Amino acid sequence: MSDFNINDAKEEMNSWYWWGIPTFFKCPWNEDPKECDIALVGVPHSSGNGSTQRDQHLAPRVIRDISGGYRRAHQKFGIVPWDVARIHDLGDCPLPEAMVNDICVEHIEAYFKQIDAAGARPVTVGGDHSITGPILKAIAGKNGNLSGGKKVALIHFDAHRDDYQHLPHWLGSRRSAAHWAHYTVTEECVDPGHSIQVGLRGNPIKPREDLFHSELGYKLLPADEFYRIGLQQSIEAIVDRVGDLPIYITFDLDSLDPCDAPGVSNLEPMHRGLRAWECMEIFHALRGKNIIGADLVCMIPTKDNEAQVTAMNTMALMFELTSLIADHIKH
Ligand SMILES: [Mn+2]
Repeated sequence: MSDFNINDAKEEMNSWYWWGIPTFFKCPWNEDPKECDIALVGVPHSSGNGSTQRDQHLAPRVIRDISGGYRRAHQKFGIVPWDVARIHDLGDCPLPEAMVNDICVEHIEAYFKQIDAAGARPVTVGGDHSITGPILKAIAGKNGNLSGGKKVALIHFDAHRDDYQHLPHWLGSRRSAAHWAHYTVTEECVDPGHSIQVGLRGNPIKPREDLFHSELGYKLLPADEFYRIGLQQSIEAIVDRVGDLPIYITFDLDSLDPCDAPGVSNLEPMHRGLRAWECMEIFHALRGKNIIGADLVCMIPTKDNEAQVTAMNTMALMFELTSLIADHIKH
């Protein structure tokens, strides 16, 4: 018999992305939120945005696959996130009535309520943008454990504002990907006075009066303005805005320029979008802040290119957000 040590061999093989079971970043799969500090979660949901393509429910599986090759140390923070915090793949939020958005939204809230009660900070891959409403309902505002009963400062990366208060429904859905940024304010989960929507672009349905403030009270940093004032001033505007409130970051992949993210639901042509590296710089500027959770939404694997650039950037941004929270937990 050879002296082949199977356990040592498994440890060695775990750095190869194609070996083993694909969980997010090869983290342990453990569905109990009480046993982790950071919960990596999939919400495979796509009935909250019927406006264009719907394959957004396929993203968690692709990100699990591609992230296997990116279980890395964070050079800039000088940490190995997997060593400084308990980070688990919790699996996917169950959505047995997947085609009925407004019931899914209730199920997502109940699922994230368990994570909130356990004190685990969720980093989620959607799914369309309707998932952010129920996540915020579960973890922010007066019933939020992670937020300490406070409203959160929302940093919302998106080409679109998602605050259609004037639309009673969106193809039958009342809590859709187009509504969530509105009802999370009126239902007191988000403090719009400390929140900012970044990367807005493209032509609206009707011309807007004020490009820098929304009726709800969000500060707006459209992509054109982002590039006019430059990255450093944009970072300052974001950091100033959020102050010392608990922060939630939601990242619609369509905020990125199509060259960084062709595989998204609502691609905005022509108008320049944010670059992935610029978003990483913004994340780094938030180091030390109390970020209670984050999500990445609206990625469509079936529209991605052959190099899987959208999946790669989604995964790399997920790594940055996870590292940011792990670094905060460490200190
Ligand atoms: Mn959106």
